[in-house]
Amino acid sequence: MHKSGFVNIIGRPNVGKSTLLNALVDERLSIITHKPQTTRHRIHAILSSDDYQIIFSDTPGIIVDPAYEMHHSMNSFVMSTFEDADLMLFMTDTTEKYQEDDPIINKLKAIEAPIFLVINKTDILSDEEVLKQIQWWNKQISFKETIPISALKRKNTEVLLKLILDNLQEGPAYYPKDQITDRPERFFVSEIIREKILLQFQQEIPYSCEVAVEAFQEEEKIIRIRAIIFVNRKTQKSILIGKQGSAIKKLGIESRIALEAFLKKKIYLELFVKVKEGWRDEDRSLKQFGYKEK
Ligand SMILES: Nc1nc2c(ncn2[C@@H]2O[C@H](COP(=O)(O)OP(=O)(O)OP(=O)(O)O)[C@@H](O)[C@H]2O)c(=O)[nH]1
Ligand SMILES: [Mg+2]
Repeated sequence: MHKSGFVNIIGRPNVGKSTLLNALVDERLSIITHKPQTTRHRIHAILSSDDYQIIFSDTPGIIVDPAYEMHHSMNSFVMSTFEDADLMLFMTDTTEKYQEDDPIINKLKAIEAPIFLVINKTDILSDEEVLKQIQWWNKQISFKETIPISALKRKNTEVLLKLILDNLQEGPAYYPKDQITDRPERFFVSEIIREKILLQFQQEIPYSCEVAVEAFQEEEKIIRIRAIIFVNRKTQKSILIGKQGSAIKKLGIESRIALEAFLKKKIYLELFVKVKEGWRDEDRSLKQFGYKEK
């Protein structure tokens, strides 16, 4: 029997959703940083064997108080996962507190697909604390399974994968078996550069940036990439560029190293910075950057 299904990972920002996705498929597809709101899109990662295909989706963290139109789009990507889930992984971490009237709890109660409670970061909390959390959550929602894990240390992730497989139904392969994602390489290029921006710059800077890949030309020995970093304000542009271009140079080097590792080829990378005021609230920009349908 061949099994398949859509397994959607949701939860608040920073709980470790992308770390789990990467661990489950053993690829570095989703970008990960210590900062909340790292993931901005829905990303599919496909795990296949001869007798199953699981389509995982990583999603942005649910934003409780959206400040920009972009945040509303990010939340809508999360909500779309309620429509197509064969199995939902609701992820929280050991540091998070929820209120009983949190809207996400009602939303979860209403879905028909089975839900697993995945409690992450058990490596930094005592067993008693984890147990308390499990008890609290199981009073709120009836979960099919509860699995404490550490996505970072890959503790219990194999157990989780086995439980996922046990809960999938018979079904066809939706994608060719050797395909690992539905996103084009260009998407991952912009994500990798955005990850380096999140890591290198402070405060609101990374949240004001969007990366667009203008050119991706693959030659025999090298891939030539030209990317534009859009920022919200002129002052942010000068911070990104830095003194005599020192900041953008460092960003370019870090990005290139990561891109070469991801694409397994030599990369020639050109980065430019452009100001696009208010892009996070502008319909046209949100469409251009894939937050809204064209
Ligand atoms: N200690 C510990 N840290 C973890 C674990 N899993 C993830 N992290 C860290 O938590 C931070 C956030 O991880 P992400 O995977 O980016 O979290 P996310 O839920 O995808 O975050 P958003 O994309 O912002 O919604 C990173 O610094 C990870 O290294 C874990 O099991 N234990
Ligand atoms: Mg993420």
